[in-house]
Amino acid sequence: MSSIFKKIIDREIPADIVFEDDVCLAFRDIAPQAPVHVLVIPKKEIPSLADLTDDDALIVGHCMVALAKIAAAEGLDDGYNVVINCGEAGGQEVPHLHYHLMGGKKSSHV
Ligand code: IU
Repeated sequence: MSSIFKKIIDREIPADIVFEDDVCLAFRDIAPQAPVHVLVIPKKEIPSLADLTDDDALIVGHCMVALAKIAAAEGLDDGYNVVINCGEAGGQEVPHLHYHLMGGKKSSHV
């Protein structure tokens, strides 16, 4: 079943999109936990990290490269955090794989 992030990909609901290409989409989190808080998602509907298969390796790598480019574009030259919540115990609320890019203040999330 599709999640709300699929609706953002399909432009059925609005989002503050900062990057898009054929493989991924990035938009600002509606409840930011840092001065810069962007979610990077694959356009392919992969529910969670636990659902990845070997076929998804290029997609995941592509998202990571996009994430680094977005971080640079956002001016996060001093560093940032990348977080993936996986599953219920991991605090994942939206069942569409997403990377949290957070920066703009010194922090550690691990
Ligand atoms: P999580 O890793 O699944 O817990 O994170 C989901 C994030 O998606 C969370 O930070 C929300 O604020 C964010 N979000 C959003 O940016 N836009 C939405 O429409 C919804 C959630 I629903």
